[in-house]
Amino acid sequence: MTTTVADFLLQRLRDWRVQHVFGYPGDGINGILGAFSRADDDPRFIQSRHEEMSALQAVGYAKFSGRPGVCLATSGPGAIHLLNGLYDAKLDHVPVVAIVGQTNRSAMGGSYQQEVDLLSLFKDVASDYVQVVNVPEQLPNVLDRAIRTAVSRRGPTAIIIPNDVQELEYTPPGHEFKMVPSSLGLDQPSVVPDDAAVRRAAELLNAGTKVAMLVGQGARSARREVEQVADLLGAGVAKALLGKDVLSDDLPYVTGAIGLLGTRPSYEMMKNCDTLRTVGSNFPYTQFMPPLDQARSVQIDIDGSLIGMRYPNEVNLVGDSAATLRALIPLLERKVDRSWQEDITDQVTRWWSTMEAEAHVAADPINPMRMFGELSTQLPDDAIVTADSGSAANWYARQLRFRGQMRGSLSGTLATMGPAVPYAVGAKFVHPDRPVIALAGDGAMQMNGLAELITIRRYWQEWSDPRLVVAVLHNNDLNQVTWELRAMGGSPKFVESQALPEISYAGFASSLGLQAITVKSPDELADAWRSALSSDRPTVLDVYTDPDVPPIPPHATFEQAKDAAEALIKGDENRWGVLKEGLRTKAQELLPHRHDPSSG
Ligand SMILES: Cc1ncc(C[n+]2csc(CCOP(=O)(O)OP(=O)(O)O)c2C)c(N)n1
Repeated sequence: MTTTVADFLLQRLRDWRVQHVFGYPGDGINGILGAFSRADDDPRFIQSRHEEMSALQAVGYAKFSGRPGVCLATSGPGAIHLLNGLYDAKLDHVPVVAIVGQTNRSAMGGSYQQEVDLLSLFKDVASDYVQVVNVPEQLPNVLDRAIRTAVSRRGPTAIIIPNDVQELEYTPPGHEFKMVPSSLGLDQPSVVPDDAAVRRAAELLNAGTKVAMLVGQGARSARREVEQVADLLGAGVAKALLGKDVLSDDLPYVTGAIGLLGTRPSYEMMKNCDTLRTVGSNFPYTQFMPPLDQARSVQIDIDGSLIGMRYPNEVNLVGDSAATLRALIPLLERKVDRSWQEDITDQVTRWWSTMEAEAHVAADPINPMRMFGELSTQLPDDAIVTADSGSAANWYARQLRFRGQMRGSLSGTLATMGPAVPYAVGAKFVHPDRPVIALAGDGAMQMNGLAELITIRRYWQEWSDPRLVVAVLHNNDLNQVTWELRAMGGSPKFVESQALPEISYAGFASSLGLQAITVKSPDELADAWRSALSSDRPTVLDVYTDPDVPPIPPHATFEQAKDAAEALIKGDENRWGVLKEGLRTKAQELLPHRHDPSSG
C-alpha cells in the first residue's frame, strides 16, 4: 500500500511523540482524516464542538504538559475558527502547531468554495512560522520546523496542506539541488548569562534592604531556587497571574497575585521596596510596580526580546530561570535584618484572614468569594484548576490558596472568554489521573462551555480519574464588564448588553448524564464541593452567585470608586445591592476577623 502525504504526516507526528490532535473535520482535511482511520487513530483525534475549542484544548494541553499542542481544522471556516485559540497561545507564549486544509491546488486563486487566503490569515498569529506544503518532499521539513519553531519560540505555528496534496504519494526529499532534508528532535540549551552580568546582579541585590520579587510562568522550573533566593534576601514574592502555581501560597512571604486582580500585600510590597527582582514574568502593569525612581531592579528572562520593557532595570539577565538563579545563589549574602520579610509575613497572614472574612460576607444568594473559598480548603494537592476571564479570574487570583503539586491557568494575556472548559479538557488528556476543576462564567458557558460539556460527556469514561468539575458562577450577568462599566466608564449597568437569559446549567449537565448539583444557599457549598470532588463522574456545580459583590481590587483608587458611585447614581438597576455588598466587603479590611484561617 502506498504511503500518502497524510499518512506520512501522522507518522511524523508519532515520531515526535504527539499523542493527541485536537480537531474538527471538514472536506478540506479529508485526506488527513482518511489517514487517521488507516493509522488506527494514532495519534488520537479528539473531537470538539468548534474549532476555537480545539485550539484552546491544544493550548490547555500545552500549558499543562510542557509539550506542544496540536490542532487540526478544515480550510476556510475551520481555519478561521481556530484563530482566537491560536492568539491565546501566542499571547501566553505557548507552543501550538495548527494544521489546516486548503482547496486543491488546481482551484487556488479561482475564488473557489471555502478558499480563503490562509497565509494572510495566519500571517500575524503564526508570525514565527506559517507555510504551505505544495509537494510531498516539502512535508518533513515544514512539519519539523513548525514543531521546533513552536517549541523554541514558544508560540503558535501553522501548516497549510491542500486537499489534493494530502492524497499524493509521499516521496521523501532527496540529495539534490533545491531539496530540503530534515531531522527529528530538539535538545534545548540551558542558557546562563555570563559571570560578569551575574556578579553585577548579585551586587545590586546584596545592596538592597527591602527586596521584592515578582515571579511569572517562566519561573515554574525554578521553584526551589526562587524559595532559596527569597530566603537569602529576606524578600517577599508576588506572583503574576500565569505564575500562580510557581510557588506555594503556604509560604509565609508569598504575597500572591499582583495587579488589578492582585492582593494588598503585593501592592504594599511593591509600593515600599527598594529593590525589585523579576523572574520569568512579562507582567505588563507598571503602575503596580515600584515608582520608577524608587527601586533598583534586576530581571531574569529567557527571551532577550521581551526583557527590560516593564521597568527601567539596571541588569537584564537573559537566561534560563533555574540555571541563572543557581549561578546567582552562591554570590548572595544572607540578609541579617529580617524585619522587611517579617512585616510582609504579617501582612500576608492578615490578608488571608481578610479574604476569609470577605468570603463570609452575606450576599444574595451566594457570595462568589465563598464559592472559591470553600473550594480552596478542599482542593486536592494534585488538582489542576482553570478559570474563565470574567469575574472568575479575580476570585481565582485572590481566593485560591495553591499548594502541593497544584497547577492552574487561564487566558492570561488575551483574556478571551471561555478558556476554562476547553483548557480543562486539554488538561484531562495530559493528566487523566488528576482532578481538574474549571471555574466558569455563565456568559462563557453560554458562549461555548455548554457545548464542550458534550465533549466531556464523550470522553470522560476513558480518564482513570473521572473527576472534572465545571463550577459555574450563575449570576445572570456579564459581570466583569458590568463592573468595568461602573468602575472605569462611570456608566450604569446597561441591561440590554449585560443581562443573560436564565437557563439551568445543572439541567443541561444532567441531560448529558453528568453529575449535576444546583447550589442556591452558601450553607450547601461545602457539601457540594465534597460531592463533586469525590464523584465517579464529571460534575457541573451550578452555583447561584450574587452579581453585586464587587470584583474590584482592595486598593481601588478614589477615582474608580467615584466613577462607580456616579454610575450608580445614574440609575443602575442593581444600585442598592451593589452599595450594600461593596461596603460590607470593603469593611472586612478594617474589621477584626472571626474567620482566621491561620487558626485552622
Ligand atoms: C471573546 C470575548 N468577548 C468579550 C470579552 C469581554 N468580556 C470580558 S469578561 C466578560 C464577561 C464575562 O461574563 P461571564 O462569563 O458571565 O463571567 P462573569 O464576569 O459574569 O463572572 C466579557 C463580555 C472577552 N474578554 N472575550
